[in-house]
Amino acid sequence: MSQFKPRVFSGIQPSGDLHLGNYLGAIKRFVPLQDTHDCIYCVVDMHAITVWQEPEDLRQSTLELTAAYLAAGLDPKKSIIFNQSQIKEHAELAWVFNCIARVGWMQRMTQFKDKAGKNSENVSLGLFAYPSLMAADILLYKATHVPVGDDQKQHLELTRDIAQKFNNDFAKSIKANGHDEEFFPITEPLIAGPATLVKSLRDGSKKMSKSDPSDMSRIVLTDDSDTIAKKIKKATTDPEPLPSEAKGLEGRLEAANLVGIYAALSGKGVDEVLAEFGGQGFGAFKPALAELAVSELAPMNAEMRRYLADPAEIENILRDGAGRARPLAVQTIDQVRDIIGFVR
Ligand code: AQP
Repeated sequence: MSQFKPRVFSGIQPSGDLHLGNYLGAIKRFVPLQDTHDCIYCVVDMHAITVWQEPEDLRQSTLELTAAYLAAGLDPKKSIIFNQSQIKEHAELAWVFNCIARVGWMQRMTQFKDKAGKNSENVSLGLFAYPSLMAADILLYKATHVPVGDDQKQHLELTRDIAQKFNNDFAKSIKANGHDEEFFPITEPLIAGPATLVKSLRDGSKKMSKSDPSDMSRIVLTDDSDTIAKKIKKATTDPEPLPSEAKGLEGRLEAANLVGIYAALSGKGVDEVLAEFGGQGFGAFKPALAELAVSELAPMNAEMRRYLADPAEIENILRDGAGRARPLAVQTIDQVRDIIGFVR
């Protein structure tokens, strides 16, 4: 039996338009966890500035992401919802973790390699150290579970490594300060369901992403119904009809992606979807998918607009959430200071 209370933490960067991958891989899965766990959902604005953000855009994206959380069903009475930069302890713990993590660990992160590309000498130091801040976000609240998309799996493994190394390096001091030897929990990722990694609508080998230069590669949560239908209609596919079992999707990246999206939106399994559409071509499947996507996203879109009409209320929710997160963060950081040997 773990000494830690089951607690969920997750965050999304306010770094551009939210897409269907963010929704199916993360936000939609945050909602039911509110009934079973103590949940903290963060707008990770300090992560967003690891690449350049226009200040006005960052402010607006923060409001939009919060509106999306609320419109999807996150309830500020049940969950703590706030933006990261309001709690300075995230930065403080990240610094400690920068001194725990090894450069070689960061160099192995595939997301850094993808984002930096050939330009790795010129990207910000923050982008390189991003996983250390992510570990701090999670461990500041001693979160035991983190719902994320599959692209974040490697970062979560690193969070576990950092927690483990801190627990080992400071074992004597942790004990001397009266804590259990597992001071930081070894966090479990929650990566499940048929859409753990939604792919680009133009190229089934790439993930759907905010930073893809092609607008047609992603469905954005604020797209209107016609745009959603158009993007699905134009999605790259192969000429074969759909198979009647999941095994038949092997090697058919684009087809597997669209079927996975359908399954995640409808709450059905992939086999169930194929039992219904097996043998049919994309001419029949795409309109059904478009109709389903519109029926789920249109009400959310309307709800987001309703929230965004009152930005002051969104700011109140973030401020209130920060007020509830702060005592938890301060408690952990004070313990960490004592364990490290900082005088306070
Ligand atoms: N394509 C995806 N499929 C499933 N889940 C995804 N997520 C992101 N893309 C997909 C999940 O969304 C959450 C928030 O991600 P983030 O804001 O930290 O951004 P990211 O992972 O760097 O991906 P983005 O949104 O596409 O941004 P860029 O273009 O900057 O890389 C995470 O839980 C992530 O797993």
